Amino acid sequence: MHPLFDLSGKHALLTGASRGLGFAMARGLASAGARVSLNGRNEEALAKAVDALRAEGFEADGVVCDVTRADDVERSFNALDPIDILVNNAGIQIRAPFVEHSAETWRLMFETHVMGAVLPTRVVVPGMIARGGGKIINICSLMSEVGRKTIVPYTTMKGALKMLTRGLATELGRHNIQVNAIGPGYFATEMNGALLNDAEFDAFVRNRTPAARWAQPDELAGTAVFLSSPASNFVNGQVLYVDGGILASL
Ligand code: NAP
Ligand code: GCO
Repeated sequence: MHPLFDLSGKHALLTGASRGLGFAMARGLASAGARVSLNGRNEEALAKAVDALRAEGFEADGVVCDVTRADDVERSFNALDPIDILVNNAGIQIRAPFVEHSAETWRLMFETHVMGAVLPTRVVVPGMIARGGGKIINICSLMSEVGRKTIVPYTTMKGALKMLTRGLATELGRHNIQVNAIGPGYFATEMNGALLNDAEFDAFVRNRTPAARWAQPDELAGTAVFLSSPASNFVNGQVLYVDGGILASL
């Protein structure tokens, strides 16, 4: 392992890691030597994810917790060993015309995407400061930059997550804590199941993305390792888009 990308001796907490991008990033960080704690709400799904990583010889455990609940987050994450790397990944998607989204949907999307990143960060930052540094990675989206019809709440929250990243980077940089974000393009996960099965949307993604395809979750692992490693110690406040070129093109 090149020392610039070596995560040996590091403990990473990834929220929303029982499947999809979170699980893929957890596997990537574990492959680089990190001990990984995976979070999710569903105990059975989380246990299967942890078992899968352990079966590959990785050091992994699970912490069941709903990141929208402050008491649950504080109790669950404070009980963990010190966290060197936090990946705020948990997220949901709700698609409907703006006029049909309820106030409850807006609250749930805020609680999940914004407070779901703020609450874990509030728990881990004091320890990172005390230990001389750490890494925080927020999982943004193409929708941190552009809109798409039917997902205005999601777009709003992913925009907020980009500015949370910049705000935290500004305040925590002096403590040797680097706060960055990853903006994935269209990845084939459960969140996008309905889109993958929609021939018209599938064609849209393939035509609109210069790479002319959907991405697979494990294609996000390298960027997560980079932002978790010494290789990115002077990278702060950035959103790295892993999108096959879609944001670069009309
Ligand atoms: P996914 O397959 O639906 O997985 C979402 C994960 O988050 C699951 O493990 C889920 O487990 C967990 N989760 C949801 N709500 C939670 C909560 N309140 N507390 C704790 N865990 C929670 O989604 P994904 O595609 O991997 O997306 C992961 C992140 O990447 C999201 O933030 C999403 O917005 C973002 N993203 C995805 C794409 C893409 O193309 N897929 C692109 C850009 C950004 P439980 O339901 O068991 O809790
Ligand atoms: C959608 C998708 C997107 C992707 C991702 C793109 O409905 O268009 O869910 O939002 O999940 O966020 O970056």
